[in-house]
Amino acid sequence: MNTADLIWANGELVAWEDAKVHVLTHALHYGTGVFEGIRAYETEQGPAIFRHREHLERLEKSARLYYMDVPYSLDELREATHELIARNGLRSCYIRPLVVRGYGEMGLNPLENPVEVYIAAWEWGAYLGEEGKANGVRAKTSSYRRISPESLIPHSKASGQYLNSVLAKVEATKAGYDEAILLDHKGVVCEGAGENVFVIRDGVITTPGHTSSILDGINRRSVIEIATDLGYTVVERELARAELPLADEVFLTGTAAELTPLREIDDIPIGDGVPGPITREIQGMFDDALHGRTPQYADWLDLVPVPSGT
Ligand code: PPE
Repeated sequence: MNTADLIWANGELVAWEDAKVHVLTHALHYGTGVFEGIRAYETEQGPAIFRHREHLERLEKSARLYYMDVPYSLDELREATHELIARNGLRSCYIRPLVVRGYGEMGLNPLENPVEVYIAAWEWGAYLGEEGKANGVRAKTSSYRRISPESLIPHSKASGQYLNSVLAKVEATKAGYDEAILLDHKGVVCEGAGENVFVIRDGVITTPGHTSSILDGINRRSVIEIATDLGYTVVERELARAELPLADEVFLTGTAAELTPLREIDDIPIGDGVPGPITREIQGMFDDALHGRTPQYADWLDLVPVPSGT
């Protein structure tokens, strides 16, 4: 992976290679951490973080659902991230805030363990490949079901919960696909291993709603707003598995993946097997929003103040 010079660790900037934790860190054993994935893009006014506040708010919510109080305010985390990007001299990057139960007691009750906060940032290219973003990716319906609220908390972006995504991703890639699509315990479509999913049929855009076991993606929300502004009808409802292969177009959204078209599901081409016109239109508008080229969505960007003299 690409590295950077510095990492923010519990209030201090430390060298990348010195950002270490104890082997008895609670989260290493039991997955008791929550995280975010955020991107900053190069704009004419410098690096700008896409929907920074929404990501930090979700981080706090994810933590709250696992009984953790983040020991820094949202503004403190925001400024820490600004400093981290500026001091690393990054023009565009992926940002990974991580809140974990640290070293203290062993055993399943983490409530006495310290809550530690780390923020890393590095350059990260297209998650499903540049070629995938341009021409679409191939997905496999996972044999693993998406975690359900009966056992975990789909709406929390919690570290341990990602074992579900890891299994689905490994299964799909070993079978030669780019990504996995997970159904829930009832057999309805939830999302990709690390992306939300949208289906287009007869000009109507459909995506699973909040009561499906999805992560409430920030790019999902952004794309719903963009599509609605473009005049499309966006419906949030349960999606049957067969609606993916029968769709005219399907695309995935996520911070890492941005907007990536799906061109095949379970070896069945979607539509003409190439990204469709509505996907292309929304992808173009979304890309403009990410890079600060759309005044209409300018307030989605949090500009990183560049220290004077640099
Ligand atoms: N669902 C899941 C399970 C998920 O992990 C993500 C983000 C999304 C939906 C989309 O959420 P949002 O980024 O807010 O639009 N996945 C993150 C982690 C990827 C990784 O491999 O790590 C990401 O895209 O940053």
